Amino acid sequence: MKVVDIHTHVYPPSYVSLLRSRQTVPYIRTFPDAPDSSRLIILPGEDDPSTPSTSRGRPVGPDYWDISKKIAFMDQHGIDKSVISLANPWLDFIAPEEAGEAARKINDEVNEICANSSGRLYAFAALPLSAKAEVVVKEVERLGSLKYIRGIIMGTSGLGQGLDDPALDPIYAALEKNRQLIFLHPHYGLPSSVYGPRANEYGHVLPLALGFPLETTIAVTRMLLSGVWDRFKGLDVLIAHSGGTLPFLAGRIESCIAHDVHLKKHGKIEGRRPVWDILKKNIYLDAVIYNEVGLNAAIEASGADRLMFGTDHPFFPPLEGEGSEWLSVNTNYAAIKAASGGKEAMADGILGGNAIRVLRLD
Ligand code: 5CU
Repeated sequence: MKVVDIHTHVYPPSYVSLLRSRQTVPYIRTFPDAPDSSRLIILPGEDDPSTPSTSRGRPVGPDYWDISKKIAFMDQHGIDKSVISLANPWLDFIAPEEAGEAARKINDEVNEICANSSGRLYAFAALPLSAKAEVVVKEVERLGSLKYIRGIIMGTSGLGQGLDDPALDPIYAALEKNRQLIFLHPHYGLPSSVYGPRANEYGHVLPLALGFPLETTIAVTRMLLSGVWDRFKGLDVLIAHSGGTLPFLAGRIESCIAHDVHLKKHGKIEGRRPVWDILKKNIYLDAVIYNEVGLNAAIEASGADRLMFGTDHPFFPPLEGEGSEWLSVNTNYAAIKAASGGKEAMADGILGGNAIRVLRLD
């Protein structure tokens, strides 16, 4: 039995240099009242002047870019292989004319990191989504030449208009044709107004626990409603955080579609693929939901053979500091054990077997 972590991020050294050179989100910098601690500011609104500088973003250190730290973390937690991915906000903020070259560089750099890992690492590539669709398609087609790439990671904004944008069709077609799975990951959350006037008192809990999964759920539902999987029946998407809230809300989404007068009038109900069919044929889910209740919903919705273990490293480190075991990781291990209910083959599949099969790991 092998353990494979498919949700584990890095900011490669060149990306860290880029973040250190910036003054607007996303960036890395120190603040005058805490000059010894660099902070990573990536989420929209995270550097609001009303937030004390020491609670802006998160402290950032070598766990985010040093691959020996990733391997040490894997060894500490019994992880055999990891499929690393650039963390959010990927290349979304790069100037359009620079994005193609930036993607080539970062994907080559990540592939090289994997090549030097003695078989421990594979990767999801990043796409130059601020550039024109043809630039993105070109990079998708080039990825086949990078030995360790097993798909791409992207956020919910697509080319700027979301994932139901018809301008994405050539990119979806290229991903489908080249068998490159999409790892769909949130970044933008919800408008900060929904968190209310006391949001600053609650740290990152509301945007991370709720904003991220709801952002993902809305993005995937827009893909469903616009017929992406009716047009691209072989397009595979691995959804972060066990599908946001999709497994729990799929029934409600189906029911709202079935009762919608506007959709009926425009002939959009007949002949469409139901959410349940897509969940079982096109969607994979990570097991990063920290409890068996959410995991059971994911298993019911997509099947245990479509779930894959993840850690979200280097995010959610132990508050006790360096050296301690990661509570976030052990909570996910415990949830998989509980949801598998003693079925060893099911647990082995979620922990690694499914990733080895689906992502064609050696
Ligand atoms: O803690 C966070 O902000 C994050 C993040 O930005 N991205 C992620 O994958 N996990 C946690």
